[in-house]
Amino acid sequence: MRGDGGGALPWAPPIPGWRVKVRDEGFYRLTYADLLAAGLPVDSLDPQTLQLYYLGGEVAIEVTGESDGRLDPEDAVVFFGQAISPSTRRTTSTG
Ligand SMILES: [Ca+2]
Repeated sequence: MRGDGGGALPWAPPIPGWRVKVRDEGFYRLTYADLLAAGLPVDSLDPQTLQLYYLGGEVAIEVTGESDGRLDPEDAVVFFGQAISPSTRRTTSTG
């Protein structure tokens, strides 16, 4: 892949891939139950292969309990979520 930095090509998420909706900036924790509900193959998934992308760039994630290569009910994915368009946030005023 060329690193021209132009971003001319539309970025396509990896397959299989799942979308994580983030409304506000902050730390998020996806539990085993969350991933299961989202349709991820939690029983066959190697948590060490999980990757998270934001606008085409990889985001650092921490998967607790990933060292055994299995996603267990007590494991979770922790990441820092960024709001989609921080620049469009508004401060409401009741003045
Ligand atoms: Ca585990």
